[in-house]
Amino acid sequence: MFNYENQINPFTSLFRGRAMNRAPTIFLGLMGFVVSSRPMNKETTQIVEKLLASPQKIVIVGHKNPDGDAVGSCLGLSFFLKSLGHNATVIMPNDFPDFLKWMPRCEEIGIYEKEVQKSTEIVNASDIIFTLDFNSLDRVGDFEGVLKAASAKFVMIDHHQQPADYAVATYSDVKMSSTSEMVYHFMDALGEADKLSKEIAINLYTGIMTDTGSFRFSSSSPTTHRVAAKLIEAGAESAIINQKVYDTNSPERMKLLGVALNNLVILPEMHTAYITMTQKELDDHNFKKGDTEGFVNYALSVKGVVFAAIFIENKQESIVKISLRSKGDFSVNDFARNHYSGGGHINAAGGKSSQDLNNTINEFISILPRYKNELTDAL
Ligand SMILES: [Mn+2]
Repeated sequence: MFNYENQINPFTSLFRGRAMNRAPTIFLGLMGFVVSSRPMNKETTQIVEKLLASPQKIVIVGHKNPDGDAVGSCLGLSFFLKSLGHNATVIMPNDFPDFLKWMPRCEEIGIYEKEVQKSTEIVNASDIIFTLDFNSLDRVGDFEGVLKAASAKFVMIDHHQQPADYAVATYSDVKMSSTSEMVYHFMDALGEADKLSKEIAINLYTGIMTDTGSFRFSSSSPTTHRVAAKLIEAGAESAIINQKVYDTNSPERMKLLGVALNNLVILPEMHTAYITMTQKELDDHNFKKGDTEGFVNYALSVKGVVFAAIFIENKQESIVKISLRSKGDFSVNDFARNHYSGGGHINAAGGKSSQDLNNTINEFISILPRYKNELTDAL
């Protein structure tokens, strides 16, 4: 489909379409842009400014099974807050994948699951808890009780749908590419964009890059690219970051991808493709957490497919884990909420089924005809 929006002059495009709806972008003469004028609104900015007016003890928390955006945004924000004179500690509910273990100073991240008592003490002693890249406290697993019992004030920075209402300052924007992009806007709104260090830049760039599929998804706005440019100028080397994140496949993972592609089923009538993975297939390939990350995108890359799913058997938890992807207007967030007690974004969501793999698939196939019109009209 011809995309008019991509063809127009970038200077005009600032004043139309999504960029205009999201936040007015100011053009400052011929020599330079500001990235945007305050995508974080004035009210939220003022609350945050008050909270940060004197040195605070701050904990920054990402979601369970942290991804590149969770790790990048949390680390980036922590270095920023430290540069303002605060005490900031990142605590993740559980460990993050090996392909992110090179990120600047990621060894400083506390892992709740590994250090329950220490993490609890740090949370209990904190003044402010920033929650990043998730929309509801139940996204942190067993860490939830500790956070709920804390007396600290909460600040949310997140781009998922339907943010819960637990924070004194909620910076939520579902149109944002990533929470890492929002951390840049957060710094900018506080008038502190000049605190952008190389370490912050690398972390935020990694978060934006991983959450946008290397700037391929429609969530990558002109503003996203402007922020990325700032991060590159501050020392984030795109080619090196891409290599570190993506060129890390183990031979077992590549073989497992072969199995996944072999299991691919295409339902042309429904514009749908899905992949199944049994526990045995995972075990036979020495499965490590994160190995199936991105497999679902191969299903989505089939010509004519607008809806893709991967169903991964997890015998230990007696569930089937489900990742959903879509193109265009078909909302996998709605689909995951309606059928798999999950959710996410319009084009990327996840959930689970407590039925066995076969029944899960049979049910999936039986549900699809209800969505036939939406699937046909998605693009
Ligand atoms: Mn994210």
